[in-house]
Amino acid sequence: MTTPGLLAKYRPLLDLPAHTADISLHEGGTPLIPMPRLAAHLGGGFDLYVKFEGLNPTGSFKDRGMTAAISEAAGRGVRAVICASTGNTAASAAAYAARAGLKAIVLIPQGKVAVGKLAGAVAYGAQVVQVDGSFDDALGLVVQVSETRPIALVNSINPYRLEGQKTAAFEIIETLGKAPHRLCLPVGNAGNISANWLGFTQMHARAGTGLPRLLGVQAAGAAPLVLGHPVDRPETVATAIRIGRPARGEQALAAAEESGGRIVAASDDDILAMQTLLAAEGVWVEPASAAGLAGLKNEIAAGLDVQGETIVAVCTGHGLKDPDAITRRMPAPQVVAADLPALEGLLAGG
Ligand code: AN7
Repeated sequence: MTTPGLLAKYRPLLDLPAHTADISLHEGGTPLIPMPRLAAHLGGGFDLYVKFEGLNPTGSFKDRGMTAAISEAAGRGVRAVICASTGNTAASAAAYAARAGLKAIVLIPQGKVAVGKLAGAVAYGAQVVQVDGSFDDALGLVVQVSETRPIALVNSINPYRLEGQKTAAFEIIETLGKAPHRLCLPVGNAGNISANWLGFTQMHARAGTGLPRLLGVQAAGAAPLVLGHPVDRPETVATAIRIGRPARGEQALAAAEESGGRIVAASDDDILAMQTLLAAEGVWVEPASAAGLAGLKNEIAAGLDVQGETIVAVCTGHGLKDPDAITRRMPAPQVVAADLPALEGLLAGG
C-alpha cells in the first residue's frame, strides 16, 4: 500500500477530461501545523495553523497542480511541456514530466531564481532556458510557443493546474472539519488564491462547510493587484512572487472580494521578519511563503479584529528552496580550536 496521490484520492471532485492519466509523486497530504506562539505574538485570541506546502515532493504547493496538468497532457499524448517560472513551477514541471517520460522546457528570469529551484529543474532533467527579462516576459514567450507547437503549457493559465491546486482547500476542510474563518496566502501569478477559492466554494456548495475570508498578500515591490496596474520592473527578496502582470489577477481580485477579504502588500522587511518568526517555531519556509502571515500581522496591527477566529496560513514553499535568503544574513561563523577548554571558553562567553 502507498498513500494515494491527489488524482487517485479526489478524481470525482476534479474537473479533468476523461483522457487524463495518473502521473503522481504521491503529493498532497501536507500537515496543518498549530502555531500557538506565533498567534500569541500577533496579539492572541485566535487559533493559527500553517498548511505547510513545502512538504510536497518537490518542496512546494505547485505539485498539486502539476500532477493534474501533466496527467492531462500525458493522457492526451503530448510529448513535451513548457512553462515560465520564478522557480517552483519549473522544478515541479520538471519532476512530473520526468515521471511521465515527457520533455520539460522551463523559462526562468535570468539570475532571479533561488538556487534550490534551479537545481531541482536541472536535477529532474529539464531544458532550462534563462530569459534576459522578467517572469512576465517569459510567460509571454511560452504562451506564444505553445500556440504554434505541440507543447503543452503548464503554467496556471492551464485550467487543470487549478483543479489540482484546489485540493489544498479540501485537505484543510478535512482536517478542521470545516473551513477556517480566514485563509492567508502569498499571491504571485494569482493561481493559488484562485484555486483555493474554487476548492472552498465547491466544498461549501456540496457540504455546507463554510467559506474563509481570503487575505492575499503580494510583495510591496511586486504588488500590481494592490496598486491597480501592472508593475513593469517588479523587485522583491521573495523572488517566487516577483511578478508584475499576474495571469489570474482579475480572478484573484474577484475571489478576495466575494469572500469578504482583500489583497494587500507586505514589505520585504516584514516578509523576512515573518520568515524568522516562523522558523523560531520550527517551520522554515522560503521568503514568499512568509508573505501571507506578514500581511496578516500588518492587518491585525492596523486594527483587523480576528478574535475567536480559526486562521490558516498557506506556506507555499520550503525554506531549503532558497538557502541564500538565510546565508546572506548569517552572522560570521563561530570557529573554535578542536579542544574542550576552547569550546568551554566560547560557551561561557555566551
Ligand atoms: C513559494 O514558480 O509563479 O499566486 O513560477 O513559488 O499561484 O503564482 C511561483 C509562485 C507563492 C505564488 N509562493 O503563487 C512560479 C511561480 C511560492 C511560489 C507563489 C509562488 P501564485
